[in-house]
Amino acid sequence: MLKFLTAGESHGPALICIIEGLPAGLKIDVPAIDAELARRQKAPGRGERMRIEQDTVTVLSGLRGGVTLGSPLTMQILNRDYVNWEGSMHPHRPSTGQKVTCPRPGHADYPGMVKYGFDDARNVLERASARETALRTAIGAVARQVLRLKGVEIYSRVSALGQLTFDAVAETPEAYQRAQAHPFSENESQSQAAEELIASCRATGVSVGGVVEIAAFNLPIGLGSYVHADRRLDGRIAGALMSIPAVRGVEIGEAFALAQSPPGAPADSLRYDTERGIYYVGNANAGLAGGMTTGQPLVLRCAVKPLPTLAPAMTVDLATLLPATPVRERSDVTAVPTVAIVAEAVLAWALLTALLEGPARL
Ligand code: EPS
Repeated sequence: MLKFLTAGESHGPALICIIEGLPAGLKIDVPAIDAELARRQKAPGRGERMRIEQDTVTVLSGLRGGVTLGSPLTMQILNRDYVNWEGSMHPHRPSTGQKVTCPRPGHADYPGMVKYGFDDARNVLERASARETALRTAIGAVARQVLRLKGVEIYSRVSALGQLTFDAVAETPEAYQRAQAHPFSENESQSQAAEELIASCRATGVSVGGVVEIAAFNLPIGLGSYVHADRRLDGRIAGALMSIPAVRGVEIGEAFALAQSPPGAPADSLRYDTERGIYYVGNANAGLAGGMTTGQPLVLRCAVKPLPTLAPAMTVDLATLLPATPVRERSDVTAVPTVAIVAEAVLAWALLTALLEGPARL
């Protein structure tokens, strides 16, 4: 079975992941993994940290001559910022850093401290940090290379940033490819409005949320299954996307509009002709029905919250029990464009996992 583990603190020496269950004999293009990391790193709205890092993977096992061995594939990304945090984050020397006792509401800080019995929120926030999504991007970049062998392509775009909504995109690879060439929209005035919104958030020290859309094309029919709850691909994909920090909702296609459509609204149809065989007309189900892919474009949306570090809020200093302002950790202005890229990777992994489950009949 395909699985992965990630490890690493945001300001620790390195991030590491192990992928288990990749078949032997797959050609892996390591620079293409680095290209996905660069996309993640350079997305609009990033903070100071991304100027320090130059995320690239070093493959430590599982690959020989660029070809998978069937053994665990290990990848490492060094944290260049570690040199600035060594006193506080050294794995075995006593920490010289100050304890973080003013947890940020809306982050893992407080529930994490209570759960693990810590008096220092740094023990929580270092691992809860969205820095971990660098690894998920690398893992997804591997998955995506395998999916490409089957013709599957995955794209994403930002469909809303705060109160700005960007023009819809047709459900074709070409339309998404064009959309992806622009950070927000092909429409210049919409794109400019988005850039200005980010600049003004940066200037005033606040954060903005938004919606990202992910689309996958050329999927075979029947990935996932209806036979058990945990094999339903819609649940697996939604769960995977929900595990990206700052994602608070996942929509399959236009699920909320579908739910509120008038009684008797038309749904997808199946048709037949000699040239195309059996085919669908419409894609109200957005490529997923009965927990399986239908072979149509798979379209998903994620609601991304504004980053709570930058939100005006109050907390309690857990050392004194007095009212306090939350610790001001460095932060991105918005995670929305970054989440789009991470979500592509996370979707690639969920699809590859389903693909490698193999045929349902011999
Ligand atoms: C991130 C690295 C982090 C943050 C960001 C994502 O680095 P630092 O904490 O040193 O600035 O920039 O994480 C968050 C905003 C968060 O809330 O977790 C990265 O590599 O993506």
